[in-house]
Amino acid sequence: MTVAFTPWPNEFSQRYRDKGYWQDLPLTEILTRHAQERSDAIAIIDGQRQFDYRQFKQLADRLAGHLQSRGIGQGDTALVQLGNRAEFYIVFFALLSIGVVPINALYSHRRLELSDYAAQIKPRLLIAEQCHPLFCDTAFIDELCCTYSGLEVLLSSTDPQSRTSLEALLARDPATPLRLSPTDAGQVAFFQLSGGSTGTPKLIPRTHNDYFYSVRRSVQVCRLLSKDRFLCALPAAHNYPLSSPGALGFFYIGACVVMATNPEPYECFRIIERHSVTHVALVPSAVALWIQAARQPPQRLSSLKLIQVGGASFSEHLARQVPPTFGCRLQQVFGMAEGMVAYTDLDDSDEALFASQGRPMSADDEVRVLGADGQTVADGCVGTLATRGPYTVRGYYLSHEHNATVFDAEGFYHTGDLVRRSADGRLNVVGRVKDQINRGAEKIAAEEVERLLLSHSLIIQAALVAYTDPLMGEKSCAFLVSEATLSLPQVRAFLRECGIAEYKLPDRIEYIDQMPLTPVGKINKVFLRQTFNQSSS
Ligand code: OOB
Repeated sequence: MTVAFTPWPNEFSQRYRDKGYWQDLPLTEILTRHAQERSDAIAIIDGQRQFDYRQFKQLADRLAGHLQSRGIGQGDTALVQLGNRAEFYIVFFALLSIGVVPINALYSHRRLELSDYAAQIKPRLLIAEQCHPLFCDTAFIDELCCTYSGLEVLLSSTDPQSRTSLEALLARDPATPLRLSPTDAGQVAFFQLSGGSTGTPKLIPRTHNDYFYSVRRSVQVCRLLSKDRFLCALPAAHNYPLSSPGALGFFYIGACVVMATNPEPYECFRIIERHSVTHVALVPSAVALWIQAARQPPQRLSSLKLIQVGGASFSEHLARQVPPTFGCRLQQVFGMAEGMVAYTDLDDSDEALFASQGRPMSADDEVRVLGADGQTVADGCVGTLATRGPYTVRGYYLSHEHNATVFDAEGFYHTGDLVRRSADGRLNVVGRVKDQINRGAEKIAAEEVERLLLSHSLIIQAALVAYTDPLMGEKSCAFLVSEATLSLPQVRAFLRECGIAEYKLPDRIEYIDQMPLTPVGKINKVFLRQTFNQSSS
């Protein structure tokens, strides 16, 4: 049994194979290719622990073997929530090597997100950390076990004697030898998470072929070397630090990935210095903090060669400060978990580097910039971005209706981003039309939060909109029409109680007597955003 996804039409898959983009190799090849030559090279540094490629593969194989002996394998899905630690990658490769298709939830996700993912994939396996608030007692696990019969649970840091201990399985060889059986390379390897703009988060099925190509191409564009070292300080599960070129790119060339729990500058600076880190992927809000912190000597960051910045709008003013502050190059990255990733080139002129988000990385990334009438606009004019290509998916998981609204008949994914394209193909992201808030690169689907707000007995209408924030880029304001005035802490406590991630809680609330409406009778969010940003500036 395989996991469903919307396939590329034959003429496209044929072309992508002919051009060598799709090589019909499983993603696990990223690790197995180092089994001989680079097996002594350090693959992961995580605090005091380090793993060479041999140990890394051995641990992934051990875990895979144990899971196989519990009857878990091809056709099964897994819900995984692990923080930034070596086990994240060990688990990832272990699952892929036996054909189990995981969703890697972000560590910041809570009950509502995880329940929703589980409802979509009906997992056979749950792997999580006992120190996470959701798993410090058994309530949520019990709930999941009741709903998904036969669910196997592995928890990190439980009593090593317990059957559910991840560490216990990693510590000993399984009784039976492992039979490697990844899913076919043309099939789904794992799910990425969509930032989303709808009430329920959408899952993005990524195949081995498409994802592997995006990793290899990213490695080329970024000209990685096996002696490079990548600091993974953003959430490891996110598409950007995973594959652009991210940890998988560094593993692919046999280089080293150094873990940080988060992008807090002082701790990251210590790690960079201690482990001679050369590359780091950041979001704009983190760069702003890094620039402030770097002004206070002594910081020895001379090993840094490249700081990548992406995930949200990055001001030209801040971009210009990166090379002189850190003595290294800057690369802008504009990407999406659905696929397409654009990079500025390492040799770009200052103008291209500071004022654009680069060019889509593949010659076969097809891009259309569309006006309100659906027609392509001239170069230099603003329009919405639609794209298709060898690593951009053709549909969300089991979302027939929604797919019909964001993927067109020709298979282009309509990103909801407003961009300007220059004659030489560079993209500049200037805004968005999708109903999403980009809070320091963490994406909030307005509708998801609004639905929860409306479940409060006193709230009559709710609209979540972005307002400008100097550090985060955007924060969220909930406009409410309500029978009584609830305080911001009360609203946040209510939403927390609903079980959503902290970053989705509104930063502000505003009460209004009635919602402004558009001519077709929808809440006029453009008006709300404008009036709010004007009145608070
Ligand atoms: C990355 O992926 P997602 O899926 O979390 O978010 C995608 C959305 C884009 O559609 C766009 O709205 C925004 O995030 N975005 C940017 C941006 N990079 C992403 N907006 C402005 N400037 C940028 N440089 O965020 C992602 C995935 C892979 C690589 C990099 C980022």
